[in-house]
Amino acid sequence: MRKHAMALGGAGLMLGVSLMAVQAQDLTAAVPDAPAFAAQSQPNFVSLSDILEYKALPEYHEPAWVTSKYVDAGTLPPVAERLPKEPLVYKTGDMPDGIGVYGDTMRHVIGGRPEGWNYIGGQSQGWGGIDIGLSECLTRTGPLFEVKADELEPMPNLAKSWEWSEDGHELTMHLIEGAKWSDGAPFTADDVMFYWNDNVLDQNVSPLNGATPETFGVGTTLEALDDYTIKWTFKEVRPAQYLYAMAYGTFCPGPSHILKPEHPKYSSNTYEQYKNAFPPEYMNIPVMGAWVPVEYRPDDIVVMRRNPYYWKVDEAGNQLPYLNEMHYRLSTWADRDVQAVAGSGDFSNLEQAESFVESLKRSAEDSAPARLQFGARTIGYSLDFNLSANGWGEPDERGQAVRELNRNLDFRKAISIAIDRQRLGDSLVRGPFTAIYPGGLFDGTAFYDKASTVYYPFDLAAANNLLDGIGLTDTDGNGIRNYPDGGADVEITLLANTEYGTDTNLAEGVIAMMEPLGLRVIANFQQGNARDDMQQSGQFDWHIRRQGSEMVSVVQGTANLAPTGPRTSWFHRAGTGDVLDLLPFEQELVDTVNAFIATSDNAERVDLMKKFQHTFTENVYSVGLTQYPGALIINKRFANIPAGAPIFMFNWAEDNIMRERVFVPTDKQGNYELHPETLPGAPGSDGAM
Ligand code: BQZ
Repeated sequence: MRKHAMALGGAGLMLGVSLMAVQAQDLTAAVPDAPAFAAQSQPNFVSLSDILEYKALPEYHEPAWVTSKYVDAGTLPPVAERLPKEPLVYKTGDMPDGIGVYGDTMRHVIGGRPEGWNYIGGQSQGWGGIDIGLSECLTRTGPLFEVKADELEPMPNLAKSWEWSEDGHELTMHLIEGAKWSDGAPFTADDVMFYWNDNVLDQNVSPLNGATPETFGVGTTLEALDDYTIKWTFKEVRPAQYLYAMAYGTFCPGPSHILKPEHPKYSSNTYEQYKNAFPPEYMNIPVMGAWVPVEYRPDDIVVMRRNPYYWKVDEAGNQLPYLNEMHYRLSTWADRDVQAVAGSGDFSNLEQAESFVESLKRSAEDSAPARLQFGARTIGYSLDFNLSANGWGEPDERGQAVRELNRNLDFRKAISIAIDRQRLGDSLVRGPFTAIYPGGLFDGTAFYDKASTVYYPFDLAAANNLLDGIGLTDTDGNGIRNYPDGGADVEITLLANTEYGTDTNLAEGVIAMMEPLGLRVIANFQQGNARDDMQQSGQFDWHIRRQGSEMVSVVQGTANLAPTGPRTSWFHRAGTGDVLDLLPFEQELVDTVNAFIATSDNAERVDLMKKFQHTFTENVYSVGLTQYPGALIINKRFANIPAGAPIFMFNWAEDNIMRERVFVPTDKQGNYELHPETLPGAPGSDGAM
């Protein structure tokens, strides 16, 4: 007899009076209002056409030393030849401090560690703005925080324009013509098709940030019509929603002229060898981004130098970026906040509530080197249940029993109402920052509807009754509930990321709050990359997770809102035979999300998201914990930082602030460049040229 037997059949019989009473009792309450938070800065809302255009300009410019040391020396073609036919031109009107000047460095501090440069092959570059700076994508969404809500649509980027066919099933996209990778090789549809055919469609490859074929719609196809034209064909009619998925992190092509020769389809490499073909020590990997890695010192620093072929300019024809160098000091996320407020670092997303008070105190002084810019409450955490009972993550018998518990609504409700969210939030930071987060879409987002949000407030007694009701009682008297019929103790592992104090503090809070419930929850704390791998391969019972952009914007990462495909959900992916064992309400969520993707009628989209929010929160799809605002910490010497830029919405601030047009006025420039007046070298060569 299986000691972890939880077949609901048996338990069903155990439906005691207490359960009926609890089930009859309405456990819900109105969602408490979030504390007022006045410090939030507001964007200057504009139209997309106010930000950029693609246009050939009469003349182009570059830093004087590039001309004198490289062009005049004949080791680099003139700037006009390095730029595309019609570069992307940033409009001065949208640049808070106007046309900039060349020079200086932005000194990032990050908590991740680069695994290598093969982003589309699934390697992390250490996060913290490295991959966001290296990888350019078909469309762009980070800066959309400043676009008028009724004009919201993804920005053009590598795809400079597109049009739909009459019947709405085909989308023809025009790529920027004549743009080059940072080593001078042409960027063409070949790079797009290599990403699609040999990385997204190839099940042996898991691109970083999780692109799967279903991210772009079940049955969608993509083909190249010529070097600069690609055509999508969708089953749905005009699913404009997928244009958001063509932005960061799911459609950012890599340099096929470098990667393809290493792919198993075109070499004798294994898939592991392909993924690891470009280790962190490999310098000058070709990129479409504004800076190229030229130096890497393990556990110390990654240094990047300006990309001489970068395909964006300002209205005066100055080739961007303005900043010559980027540093990424390899440290911790908490140290990023400390160094930014101290002035030894230049940038931070203040995202860990525990650091708020100290950062606010330090930056309040007139002499403070950095300023804080708080945004909306777009940082939120949930407790996720692994809902796969058909093999995702190959659970052992103990794990399988937990999956079956997770799939029981009364069990999920019990966990939710045993969590005192107010106390959890206060344990991170006191004051008007944290708000109770019931789960689902975030309060304060365009599609959020309070009336559609089902909230189960803290009620330990009712929680215990619910668990009694499903037959989990402490039969061996050791204080831990047992599975029915004298089964084993209920033991649950809780996955959390050690790179953030907030993640482990919340996890410890949850573990402590499960004790009075008689559940033994065991911490499984893992470093970032290991945590990401465990989450993606389903090796967890429960998981503390910082919410993705889908809960903030809905339109970014929409496919992650529900298991719309075998590998799109954060906590329910396909098991054996690539089959998803969806619960009935999950099917409702999938249908609602697919209907949202398939319509561009805004009123209908609003209604669909009300339905989504109600089904999600009523069924405790995941347990919301806390929600709070983040703050951008930026050194005061930097100019062109957009007002109201949130640290996280459609993307992180490293994208939102458009770093390529950030500059430091000459009189404020620091002397931080480690490799002044140098440019990246040939791919794989040591250091700068
Ligand atoms: C921001 C971000 C830029 C990933 C990462 C990291 C990974 C996750 C998440 C954030 C870091 C910073 O977040 O915390 O402030 O700089 O990099 O990419 O948490 O472990 O997998 O989703 O974005």
